[in-house]
Amino acid sequence: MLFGRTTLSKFVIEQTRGQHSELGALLIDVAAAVKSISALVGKGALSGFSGYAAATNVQGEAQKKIDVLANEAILRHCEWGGQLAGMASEELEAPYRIPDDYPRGRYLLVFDPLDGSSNSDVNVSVGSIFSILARSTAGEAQKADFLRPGLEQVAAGYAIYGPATMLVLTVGSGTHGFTLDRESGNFILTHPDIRVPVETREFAINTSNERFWEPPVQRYVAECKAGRSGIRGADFNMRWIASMVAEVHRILMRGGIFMYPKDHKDPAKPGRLRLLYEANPMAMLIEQAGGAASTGRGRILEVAPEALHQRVPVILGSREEVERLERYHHEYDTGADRPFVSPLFAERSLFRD
Ligand code: AFP
Repeated sequence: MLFGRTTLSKFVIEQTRGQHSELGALLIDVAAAVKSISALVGKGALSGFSGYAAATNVQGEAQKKIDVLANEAILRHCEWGGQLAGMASEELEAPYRIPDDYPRGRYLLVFDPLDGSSNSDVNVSVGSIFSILARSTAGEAQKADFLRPGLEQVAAGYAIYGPATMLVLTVGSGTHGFTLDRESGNFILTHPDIRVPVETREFAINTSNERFWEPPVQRYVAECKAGRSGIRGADFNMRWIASMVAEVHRILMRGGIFMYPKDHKDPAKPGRLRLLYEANPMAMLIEQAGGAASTGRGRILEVAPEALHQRVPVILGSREEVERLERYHHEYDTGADRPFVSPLFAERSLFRD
């Protein structure tokens, strides 16, 4: 069936008709930017943009040339439409001001233009992540307008540039996946109402950081690795792609738990991932698909942001496993996970050899 398929445009117009109709137009502009980035990423070394740019980004991390181009693609495709009061990007220290040539609207677009870009030169899937907030009035956005809990997002999504390019998004009524049909240039609804399996036996974490994790995370991962010989009584599988978009996409497709927890590797950073344009949009997508997204000690979507590029611990995926790891954090914080040793009895124990 060629013409009866639901395109992204049809879907978002139907989903946002009425109060949020401008949101539909903004999502269509984001999709246009994603198509440009897909074409660029898909060229690989033929694009002529492999390797690093001269600069480092606001995170102090080496900036890839393709990071800069992806950032430009989203700014140029989205700044002119009249839906936006401002934008914020992982690649820009301060919020992006909509040029005076263009009308302003009441939406805020916050994004990581190319997540996982350290993988781009080794041909591993990368992606773009975006979050959309709304102000009550149109006009120029101030920094405070961006510092809102993830619960206030009106839409969120990501593009994954893999063997196929997909756009996965939510406007608050479920999480839905669209696949780019390169012949027609349309995104086609291929994964309506995605659901994350409640149970899983697959975990994703960068185990090279194990010595820096907090004890509850060390406890959880040790139990997964012990498999059927340990208290979990079942073997687990492990994955680590180092592209959050690819990890989250796998979890939406087949379940799993993704962890980039708080660690003491760099005390200045409570985790690696950024709240506004990585954790919050992914948390909305996962929760809309029936999964859970936590810092280990509370819902990510309830974290009150204090800074544009703030980092946060991320534990998300199949609800049963996320809730288990939250329980381990609580037991650790309350001391319930440590064996009770009474100094009194230890000195007077009848059984001490
Ligand atoms: P880059 O965009 O710098 O490649 O970082 C990707 C990322 O933010 C996230 O997508 C990965 O899950 C995580 O970092 C990988 O971090 P490690 O390289 O420390 O495993």
